[in-house]
Amino acid sequence: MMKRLLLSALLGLAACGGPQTPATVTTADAWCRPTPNGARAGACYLTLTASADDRLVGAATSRAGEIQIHEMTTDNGVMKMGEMTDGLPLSQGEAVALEPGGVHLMLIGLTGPLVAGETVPLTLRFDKAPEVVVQAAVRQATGGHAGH
Ligand SMILES: [Cu+2]
Repeated sequence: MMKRLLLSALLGLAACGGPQTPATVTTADAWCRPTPNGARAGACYLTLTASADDRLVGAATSRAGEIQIHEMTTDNGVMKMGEMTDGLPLSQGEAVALEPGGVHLMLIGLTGPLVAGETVPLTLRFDKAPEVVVQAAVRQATGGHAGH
């Protein structure tokens, strides 16, 4: 009897990293583009890595009425952006970068301009992992495409 209990405890340990482990998502390099005075919308970017297959389903901030997950696409040479209404899929262990010219968090209905040097709190919601609060630094883009 004791032996069987011990064995199942060991099996439980061995399963760590498998589907029984609570999913978590880590974030890196969270930043937002400064906005001109009077702008009603702004964009924020970061890199997400999920410990298990997951999905970014939404985000919120005290600095704007809502956040949408947007994707930039090029259609006949014209840049467009649209809301990813099903969220952003995250594959286990794969770093997914939200960056200018690609997927971004669109802050809509800003309470005020985003000023370089300050931070913006972002609450990220996932399908499985617990929500994550990250402080995004407001700064100019360091390279890559100009977004919007
Ligand atoms: Cu957008």
